Amino acid sequence: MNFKIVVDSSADIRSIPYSVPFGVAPLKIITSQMEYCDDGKLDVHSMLDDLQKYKGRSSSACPNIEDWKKEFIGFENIFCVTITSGLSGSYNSACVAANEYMRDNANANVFVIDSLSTGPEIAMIVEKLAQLIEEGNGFEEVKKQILRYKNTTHLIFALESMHNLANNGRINHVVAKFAGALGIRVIGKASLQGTLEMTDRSRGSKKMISDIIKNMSTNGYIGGRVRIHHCENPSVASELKERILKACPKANIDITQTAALCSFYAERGGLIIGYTGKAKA
Ligand code: X90
Repeated sequence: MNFKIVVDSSADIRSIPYSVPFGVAPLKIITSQMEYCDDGKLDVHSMLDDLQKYKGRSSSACPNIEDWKKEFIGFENIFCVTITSGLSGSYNSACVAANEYMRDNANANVFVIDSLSTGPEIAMIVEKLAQLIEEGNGFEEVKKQILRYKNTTHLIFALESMHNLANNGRINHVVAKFAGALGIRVIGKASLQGTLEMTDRSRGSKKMISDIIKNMSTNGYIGGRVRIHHCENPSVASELKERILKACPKANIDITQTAALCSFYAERGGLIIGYTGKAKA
């Protein structure tokens, strides 16, 4: 059976270390002067520089139906994972594309998963999908097992600025103000509805790292997979990795840079962490 895994660019990954074909539908960042397509060729560092200088409105756009369909063509068994439907139209657009593709290709199966999350949690779902497919499981079995796995993955974030989230109506301005103050980071998690839920505020990176680890253990982390995605903050990302390894020496931890979409919303300094813990439901 010919399988493919397709995500949108909020997953922050362009390739996977598995034999399963993998594709990415790009989101876009839009200003009155530029359109930045999150296609892996974009220089994210200069986009962030441009945005820092730019004083006008900026927003984002999810992949359209054709962007998704382009990634489906030629494949029969497709698993598609999108950024949370609580904050983006990406899931809806992927569902329409999936239905049209199945209508036009009688043998095709497309299963669209609403991650209710972003970045590293999507990347973890993708890794698991790739493993299940490589093990030789059939479409229905992969579907059953990935939903079970997804029930145990979690997302936590620590942000220094929430300006772009607030300006685009993804959180309210009162909450965003807390993250604006010097040295203060807002810590929160993906809620069960796939929206941002604030949990703590911390001053300084030491306190932030302790708060993240405390939150992870409250949610049942006992030393499995952790994926840390950061927006131009490699030093704090590796400090966090070391701290987790000290507590759980067998933890499987990877660090990746955020691509354009997550960089735009997490902003410079932001960290987004995916991990496995207790069952959500
Ligand atoms: O469709 C679109 O234009 C995309 C909109 C995306 C909006 C929010 C992205 C947030 C990315 C921020 C920290 C993690 C929050 C996760 C909550 C589920 C990064």
